[in-house]
Amino acid sequence: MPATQRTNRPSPGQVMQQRPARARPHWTLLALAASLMVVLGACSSNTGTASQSAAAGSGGNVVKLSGFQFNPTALTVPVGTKVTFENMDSTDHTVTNGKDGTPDANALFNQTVHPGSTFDFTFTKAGTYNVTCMIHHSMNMTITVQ
Ligand SMILES: [Cu+2]
Repeated sequence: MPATQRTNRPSPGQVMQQRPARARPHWTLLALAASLMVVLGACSSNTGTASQSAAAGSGGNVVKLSGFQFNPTALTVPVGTKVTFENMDSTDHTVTNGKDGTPDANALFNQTVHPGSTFDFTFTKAGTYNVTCMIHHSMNMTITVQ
C-alpha cells in the first residue's frame, strides 16, 4: 500500500470533512479560466500571440524550415493571420524576428523550434517583418502583413 492511501481512507467521523468529489472539476475549470485570461491578456498587450506545439498546424499559412531555408522566403498575409513555422530539418532552428541571425531590438518573437515541431505566431499589426534563424544566419525571410 502506498503511504498516501492511509490518509485518504476516511473514518466514518471524517466523511463530512472530506472535500466533495465535485471540487476537482471545479478547480480544473478555474485553472482553465485563469490560463484563458493569461492568453487574452497577452493578446491585448502585444502585437501577436505565440505558442509552440509538437503537432503540425492545421490551416492558415505554413512556412517550412527545410534544407536550412525558409520556404517560402516571402509571404504576404492579411492582419490577424496565424503563421505556422514547421521545422522539417533534423536540427534545431529558431524563428526569430530579425535579420541575418540577429534579432531586432524589440523582436516580436524568438523561438527555438525543434525538429518535427511547429511554432505559431499570429500577426495582429500591419507591417513588414523580417524573420531569421539565430543558429543559421543565412536563413532569412520576410512576412508582409497588410
Ligand atoms: Cu536554423
